[in-house]
Amino acid sequence: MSTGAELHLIIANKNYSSWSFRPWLSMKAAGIEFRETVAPFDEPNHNQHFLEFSPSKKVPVLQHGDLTLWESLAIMEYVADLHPDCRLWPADVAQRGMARAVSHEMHGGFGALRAECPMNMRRKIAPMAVSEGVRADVSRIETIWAECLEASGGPFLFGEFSNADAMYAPVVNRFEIYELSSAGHVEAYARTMKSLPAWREWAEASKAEPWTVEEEEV
Ligand SMILES: N[C@@H](CCC(=O)N[C@@H](CS)C(=O)NCC(=O)O)C(=O)O
Repeated sequence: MSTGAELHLIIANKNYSSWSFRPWLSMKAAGIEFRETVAPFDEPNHNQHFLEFSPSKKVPVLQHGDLTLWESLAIMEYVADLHPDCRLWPADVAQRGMARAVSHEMHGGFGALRAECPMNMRRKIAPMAVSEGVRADVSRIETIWAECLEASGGPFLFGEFSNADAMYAPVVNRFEIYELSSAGHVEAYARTMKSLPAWREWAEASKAEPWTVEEEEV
């Protein structure tokens, strides 16, 4: 039985780990208390040390009492279930369905954007030549954000901050650092996301990290 036990989130480098950023931001923005451990990437050894705590050898991992959970979206669903008062999904059932649809599209999709344009909180803003695949991903995400923001009235995708925003947080960084979109609604949404105290805390911590992962510096 995990109820009452401490939530412990294990993540990798804040500068690079986009999947870690999502549940971390979700919990921080909602004011949910948790302990965090940063397990830095060790690419030369294929991150073998992740196996010490992660069944999938990937981060993030959430430990809660004797329960171990992996997969960012499963972690976010679990925490939302533990804290229904935090409204990590929209209250309205149709909106909740939409928020899950766009979150799952992010979780399973946008492979070109994820592969070619890694999240990098410290990267100097500079454009990069990208493939047609990335252009298509950017265009689809611009449409998702436009439709959600128009339907909700903003400033977050479903009005108030939700897990859908946490799922797209690393994309906000990618759009900015590689100058992938100049759409007005994208810039406004990025300003909203980056003004979250939780975003600023993550960004500051990433700057203080001593590690560089060459493969991620594109
Ligand atoms: N589908 C997983 C993806 C997790 C993932 O790929 N995490 C990366 C870090 S951002 C990782 O652990 N990579 C280490 C490895 O594959 O060895 C999730 O949503 O949590």
